[in-house]
Amino acid sequence: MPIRAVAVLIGEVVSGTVFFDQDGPTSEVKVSGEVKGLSQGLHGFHIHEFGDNTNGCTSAGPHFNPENKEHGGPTDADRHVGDLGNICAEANGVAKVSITDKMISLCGPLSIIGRTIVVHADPDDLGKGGHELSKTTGNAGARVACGVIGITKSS
Ligand SMILES: [Cu+2]
Ligand SMILES: [Zn+2]
Repeated sequence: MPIRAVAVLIGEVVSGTVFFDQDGPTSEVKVSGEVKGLSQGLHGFHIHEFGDNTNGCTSAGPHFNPENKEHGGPTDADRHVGDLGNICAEANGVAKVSITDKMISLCGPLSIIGRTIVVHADPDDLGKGGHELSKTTGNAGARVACGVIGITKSS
């Protein structure tokens, strides 16, 4: 039974819509959509722990990390579940999102439903930047837009 979820990202300048599709409980998750209003280049893209936007994107808390790992890149074994790496905006400020991830899920203990997707001002260094924040946040800077992930109609 396929599961589908959606997040509407809202920020002061940045906005977007991101879809999540999973064919079954153990299948990889396809992440697709578009974010606009970004500066050209790479922007950190993560699932944060809480689906709480009461104080803006700050209330979403840290990266979703149920397995207590260090921050990393999406293809690393040692990564937060929420570490989806970067999205890349073109000169027009638009980033097309096209990610397939084996770790996040839309059901079970690694479910991202009810959590928050966040886009950052700066690139995520994937844990390799040597900055004091590299192993926790990838030093990706401010949270420029975010949205809570909710279940939507399966297509
Ligand atoms: Cu983040
Ligand atoms: Zn992380």
